[in-house]
Amino acid sequence: MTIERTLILCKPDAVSRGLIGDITARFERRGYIIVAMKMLQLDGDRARAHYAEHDGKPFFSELVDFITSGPLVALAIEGENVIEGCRQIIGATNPLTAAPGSIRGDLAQTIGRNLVHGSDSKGSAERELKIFFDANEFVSRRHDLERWIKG
Ligand code: DAT
Ligand code: MG
Repeated sequence: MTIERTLILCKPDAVSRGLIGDITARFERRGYIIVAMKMLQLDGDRARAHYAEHDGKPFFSELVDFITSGPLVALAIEGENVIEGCRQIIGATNPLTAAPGSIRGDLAQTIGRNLVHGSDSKGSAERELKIFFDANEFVSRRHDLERWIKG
C-alpha cells in the first residue's frame, strides 16, 4: 500500500460561494480520510511561500491577491495514491478543459477562480502541508482508512 498525504485548499471563492461542504464531500465519498482541517486567512508571506513555484509568472501577484482575499479551508487528506486521486477529483487547472464530474468541471468557470488547490507531487505535498499545519495537528485515522482500501 502507498498511503500518501496531500494538501487540499478550498480557496476563498469556494468559501464565499458556500461550497465547502460540496467540495469536501467529494473527497470523503471517494474514501479519502481527512486527518486535519482548519479555516484561516493567509497573509502575503505565507501565500507567496505556498505558490513559490509560480513566482515571476505574469499571474503571480493576482494569484497572491486572490488567495489572501478571504478565508480558506485547508485540509490534510490521506489515502492510497491520494495525491493523484485528488487531482482527478479537482480536474484540470482551467475549468474550461476540466472534465464534467470534476470539481472545476462542475462548479468553476475561470482559471483565476478555480475553487480548489491540490498538491501535485509527494515533494509538493510535504512542503505545502508544513505551511498550513504543525505536526501535532494531524490525527490518526488509520482504521477508517483501512476500511476503505481493504477487500
Ligand atoms: P493547479 O492549481 O491546477 O495545480 P497551477 O499549479 O499550474 O495549477 O497554478 C496554480 C494556480 O495559479 C491555479 O490554480 C490558478 C492560477 N493560474 C495558473 N495558471 C494561470 C494562468 N495562466 N492565468 C491565471 N491564473 C493562473
Ligand atoms: Mg499547482
